[in-house]
Order: sequence, then structure tokens, then C-alpha cells
Amino acid sequence: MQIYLDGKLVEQEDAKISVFDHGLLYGDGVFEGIRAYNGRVFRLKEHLDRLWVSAKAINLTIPVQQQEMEKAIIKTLLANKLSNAYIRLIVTRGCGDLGLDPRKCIMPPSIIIITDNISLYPEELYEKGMDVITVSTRRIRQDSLSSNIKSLNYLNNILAKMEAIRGGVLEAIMLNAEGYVVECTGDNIFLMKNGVIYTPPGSEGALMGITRDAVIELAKNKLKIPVREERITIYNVYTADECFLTGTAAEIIPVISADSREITDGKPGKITIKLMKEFKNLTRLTGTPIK
Ligand code: PXG
Repeated sequence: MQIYLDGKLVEQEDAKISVFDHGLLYGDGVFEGIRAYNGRVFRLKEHLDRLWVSAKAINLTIPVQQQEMEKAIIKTLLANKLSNAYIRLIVTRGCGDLGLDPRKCIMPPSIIIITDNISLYPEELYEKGMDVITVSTRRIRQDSLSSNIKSLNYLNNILAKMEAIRGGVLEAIMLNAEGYVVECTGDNIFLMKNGVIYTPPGSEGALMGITRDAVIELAKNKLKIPVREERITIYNVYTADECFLTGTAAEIIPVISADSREITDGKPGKITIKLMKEFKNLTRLTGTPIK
């Protein structure tokens, strides 16, 4: 596998960065997870825009223009002969000293592009649906760290994921400090109740997911189902007609129970299945060509 590192393609074994990089020392940096389907990169512009906004929020200047970044991603996919891929794009603060002060990072930030084939969950979970539990790890408050900064520090989410795994499931419902449902550790959450789709708004601490956006558009425009961005309680999850999660890595995955309360009688919901089909079409037919 060839990795893009600071302007060059290098073999995986040679793709190394300094132990003084603040991305490693402090999680000081930003990232994106992107997917390519059928020779096209899905919503690349939206991912790059989000990366640039995350970088701006932490006062990190990305040392290339978006167009150059786009070319680097395509070049990496071509070098690895991938037309279906998961793409991890990382920009670190760069090398500094052992102190927190980012002004000591005098080298330009490192840009890393890793492309690979991954599917986040076993294939059968997409057909059978997934169990989730609520965990005690609360989402970091928005007034401390905005969830819209996709930073290299994912400990809050990893601690929640560990609780889920300890509880025998693969994904965790995270609540904010007020106790409202926010999202899962790497996916947004959606409910369907009485013909309306609900998802928590950004103000509750949910990341404005790119898959989330695509699903909202598909629900409204293709399935003609109203979508409301509203506060959701765990009671709303337990009593929903359908529930599913969305994310670049996970795509759309049906949820069939939450804290042992069966949803849709323990089977993926009809609307969820329709949305999965629409999403598959959208990803196959749209996107930036890999050429
Ligand atoms: N919420 C959070 C907290 C995320 O990290 C999403 C929602 C979905 O957003 P997109 O734009 O992808 O629809 C994400 C992104 C993983 C993993 O291994 C997941 C993400 C990032 C990195 C790793 O599950 N998801």
C-alpha cells in the first residue's frame, strides 16, 4: 500500500512521522474519513470544506489549497489501484517540542493520506441489524470543545466505544451533559416515529455528518418523508418505530435494539432498508471521478 506523506507517495513501511509531532503528542490535528465508490469519491468537496473548517477552528493553516489536496487524494487512490476505498485524510500540527505550545511547531503541518478497503461492521449486521447500548461516558460539552472539530483526539468516543464493547455490543449511544441523545461514537443517529424522521440537531453536540446530510436529503426528496432536527431522549429511542445510524465508515446501519428494548420487533425497519438502497444508488452514481 502506498501512503501519501507530505507531498510524496511512500511505501507503508516508510510512512513514518516524528515522535515530536503534536498530532501524536497531544492529538493536535484534524482529520476526515472519506469513501470512494465505483471509481468516484463521494462528496469530496464537502469533506474538504469540513476539514478546512476544523483546521480553522484550531488555528491550523493547511499548507496546500483544496484543489491540490483533491489531486493528492486521487493520486493516492490511483497509485493503490482502488476504485472502492476508505480514505483517511490527516493534517497534524507538525513537529514541536514537548510543551503544548503550538507556536513551537515550526515545521509545516504534516499531510497524510491513507487509502484502504475497510468495512466497519460485519456484513451480516447490515441485514440483521445491530444492538446498541447507552453508555455512561457523556459527550464533551460544546462550550469546551465543539463536536464539529474533527480532531485527532477521539478519547471521548473511544471511552464510550470501550463501554459498548464491554457491554457486548459494537456501538454506544452517547448522551450530552443534559442527558439528551447526541449520536454514537462514530455515527449519527436517526429515529423514525409515526411517519416522521428525527435526528438530534448540531446544538446537542452531534457532528454534522456528511452521510447524515445525504440521508436527510434522500428522506425528504426521494422518499418524501419529513425530517426534523429535534432533541431526542433515550425514551424516544426505546419507543421508536425504526432506528438507524449513519457515517462514512458505517454507511447506514439498522439498529434493532437499544438497552435490550427491541425496535421494529428486532428487525431492520422498512424505511431504513429503503434509505439504504437510495444511499447505495447515490454513492454509485455521484462523486468526483478518480482520474
Ligand atoms: N459522528 C462522529 C462523532 C464521527 O466521528 C460521524 C458522526 C459520521 O460523519 P460522516 O461525515 O462520516 O457521515 C463521524 C465520522 C470509526 C470512525 O471507526 C468513524 C468516524 C470517523 C473516524 C472513525 O467508526 N466517523
